[in-house]
Amino acid sequence: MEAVETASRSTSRSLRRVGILYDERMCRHHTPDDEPHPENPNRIRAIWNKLQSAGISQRCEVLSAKEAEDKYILSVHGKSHVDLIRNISSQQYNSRRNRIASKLNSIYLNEGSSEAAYLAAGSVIEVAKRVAKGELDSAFAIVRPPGHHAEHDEAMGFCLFNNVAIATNFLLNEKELGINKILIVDWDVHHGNGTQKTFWKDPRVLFFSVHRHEFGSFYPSNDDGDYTMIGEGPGAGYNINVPWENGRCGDADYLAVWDHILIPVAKQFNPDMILISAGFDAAVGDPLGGCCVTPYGYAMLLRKLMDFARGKIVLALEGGYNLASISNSALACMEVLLDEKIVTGSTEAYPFESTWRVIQVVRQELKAFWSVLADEVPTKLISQKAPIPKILISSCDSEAEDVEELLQEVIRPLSTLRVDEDCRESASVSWRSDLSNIDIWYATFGSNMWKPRFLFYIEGGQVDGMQKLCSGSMDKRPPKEILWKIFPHRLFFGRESTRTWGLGGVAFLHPESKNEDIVHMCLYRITLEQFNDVLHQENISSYDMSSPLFDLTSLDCVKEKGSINLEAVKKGWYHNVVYLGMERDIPILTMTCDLSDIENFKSGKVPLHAPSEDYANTLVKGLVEGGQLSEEEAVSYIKEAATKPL
Ligand code: Q9C
Ligand code: ZN
Repeated sequence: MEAVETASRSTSRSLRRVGILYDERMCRHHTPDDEPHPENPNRIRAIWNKLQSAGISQRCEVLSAKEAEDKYILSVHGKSHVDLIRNISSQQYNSRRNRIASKLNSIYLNEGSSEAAYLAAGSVIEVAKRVAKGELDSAFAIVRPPGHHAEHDEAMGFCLFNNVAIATNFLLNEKELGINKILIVDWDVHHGNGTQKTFWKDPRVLFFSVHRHEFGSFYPSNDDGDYTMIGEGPGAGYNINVPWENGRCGDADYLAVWDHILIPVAKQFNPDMILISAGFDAAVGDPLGGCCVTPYGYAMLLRKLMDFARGKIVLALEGGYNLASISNSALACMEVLLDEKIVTGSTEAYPFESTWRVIQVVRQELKAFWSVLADEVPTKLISQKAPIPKILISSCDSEAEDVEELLQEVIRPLSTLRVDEDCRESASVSWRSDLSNIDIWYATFGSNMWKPRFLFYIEGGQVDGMQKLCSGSMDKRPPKEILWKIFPHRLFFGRESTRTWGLGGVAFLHPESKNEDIVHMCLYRITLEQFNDVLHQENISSYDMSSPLFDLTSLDCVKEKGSINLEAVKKGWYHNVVYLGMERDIPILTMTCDLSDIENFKSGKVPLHAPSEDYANTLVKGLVEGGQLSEEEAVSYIKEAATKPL
């Protein structure tokens, strides 16, 4: 009973309706020749993979990206800017694109930029709309390019459209949504200059940004992010900047700002909804940020905001450039949104002296607008300040740190923050638990089309009359679903004999598709962990499986390239994993030979060979019992595949 519950819990939806949005098309925005750049496609891939392997996306409502309509973008940006971003990826700009980008501040552009920019903006609108309507409690839009630096007529700081500002105006303008007051929290390590300007005079939007400022020397390197910038006219008091004087700020500093500025003001403002410009470049290990916020820190910051706006919170990704840091931080935030674990504790480290000073000047500056800020911060609190710890100085300023090491050796001892229960084990457990949450369709064209045969690869054991003992998968759960489909690929039979079937060829699939070919495939919905075990058995490999043959990176890669050869089992006959598309958002994978093997079959170096009677009968049984073909049809289907020249 207990085991059943545990098994179902990992895949069941949360009580909280949490939306998550990811779309591979946003990866098509990259540097023109794919030169290295911190704001690259792997950022959102890493986050998405992490959330999938931790079983998070499975508990969420997964949404697909939509391009924003121009009329919504035009509520923030000027027509000439929208025209430029709409057209910049078209051919007519090919010769000018790089020159245009080089005239902008920290911007690159390519053929995929327009679509990605429209999708990023449209995706934040999409999730925000659903949260506003109450279809979702909260949501995370894993978008790029980021947005908060983009101004009315200017792309800058890796940002093309200001996604969060656009979604905010959308919510306010759709009157029937009933969203009249919005709090934007910008915890990206950089100042959200574009968002600040958009709502400078707007009292419906309280813009709060905490950022590294260093008296105007940190990007975007001007005075816009100063604490004196509080908004204007009716918007006066509705813009709050908390400018760090130095890097190295961490959980304690951010929590102090939350407790003594943001949370009291949020209470008084009483927003209808909260949008978070959720950059993770203040995270420990970030190569640009130089700050030290841990995943627990982010979880706490978010947790404290959930008490407002009836929990209607949307996170939109902004910056964050260390793949491990942003993935772990995003994971911690999703656990908070799902509300299945209790985040408790307070940090043992103290804020810097400069942090208390900044908190005091911000409160001073804004107390005329927010009565909750009027009192002095108790001196007892302020006296609790961190000596600048030497280990943190050296660690946080250097660029390429091993984050895990840093987390373990430096941050954790300083912090008593805990995310309760079992969630923290995930870092240390093997690849199996990661991949056991991901489903794929394993598309079979050979003897595995006959279900009892295939089940031996899952359950282990010895199938009647055959020579081989199968080890099975560690996860012996049967396929969740079985589905048949036809694909435009060529089925053929090759090699002289096998240990399992004796004399005769076995089935292969030509890895490339061709319109005149058809192949019947039986698709088993199994986990990526099970797929690895099948790959291992099919290739009779001696590989020790301490790491997976085919992991999430391989999955991304095969989706992009169409097929990948697995080095570790290159001697196996089915060492080439081929991607056959998606079925209900789940990738379809098969395993076969590669193109060089095809050449060897064609040249006769490796023989083509009709299947043995036993083997052919197994395929026929599969096709007939699977309800695909009559017996005669199945027999002639196999015969044709065995006789037609390759
Ligand atoms: N010396 C975001 O995090 N750095 N943007 C340029 C020039 C640009 C960061 C440095 C940093 C932009 C969304
Ligand atoms: Zn940033």
